[in-house]
Amino acid sequence: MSTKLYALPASHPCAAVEAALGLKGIEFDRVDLVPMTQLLIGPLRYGGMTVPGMRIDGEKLVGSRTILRRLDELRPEPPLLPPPGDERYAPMLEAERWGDEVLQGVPRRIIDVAFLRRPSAMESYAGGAKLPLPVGLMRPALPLTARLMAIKNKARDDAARADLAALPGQLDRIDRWIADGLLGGEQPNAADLQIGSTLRLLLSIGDVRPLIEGRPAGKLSQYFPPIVGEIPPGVLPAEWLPPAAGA
Ligand SMILES: N[C@@H](CCC(=O)N[C@@H](CS)C(=O)NCC(=O)O)C(=O)O
Repeated sequence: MSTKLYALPASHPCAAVEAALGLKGIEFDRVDLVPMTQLLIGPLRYGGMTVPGMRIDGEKLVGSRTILRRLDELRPEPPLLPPPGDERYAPMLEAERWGDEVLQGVPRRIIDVAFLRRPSAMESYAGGAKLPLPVGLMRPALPLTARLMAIKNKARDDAARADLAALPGQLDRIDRWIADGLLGGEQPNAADLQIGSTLRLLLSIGDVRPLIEGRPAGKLSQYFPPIVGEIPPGVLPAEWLPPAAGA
């Protein structure tokens, strides 16, 4: 099976797919795209304009959930979902959907707004990627790239503020799923991968880290290798930040 994962540096849904490939022992090549080039390259290579995209023996796939479903079909062990008759099947699919459609956008908007304030922080996230261009050559384009990403993701100050205000309630929800045994098992399921990859990215934002550390939700990031990249504390205005739990 020839498998190619098309990704962007530090992309959390790409990390979810990469972890699933690792769990299933599927060998693959990761192709890191320069941010924004996915709009041109994606349709040709994997049939979409966002990452993760994938080609498996010529079959084109796009979207983290679509890819995870296909990987379960192609390599059933270990399964990422319980069997359809299992009582955990529907809640797990719902947690995965929420992780994709609701939580996934949260770090995107916060990080885009932080990049507008500190474009140099973008470079740190490229550290682990094999990009086709040296990061030094891309440096002059970082402020414009940050602006384009923010427009694409509708990341404005008011949106990032609203995301930060909603985050403690979202973390409570994840903590409850962990307490119920739906998330956080020894071996990650599809919802763990979707939600855990987002938490790992959120933990890379210095100002957000204290909101997550010490909560059960924080341990979902442990299914992944440590992230490369950081927004240093102090980039986001202090008045935007809700108090940490127990503070
Ligand atoms: N929710 C989808 C969308 C993924 C998505 O939006 N990925 C971002 C990177 S994390 C992306 O491709 N951004 C570039 C763009 O929207 O042009 C998934 O899980 O596959």
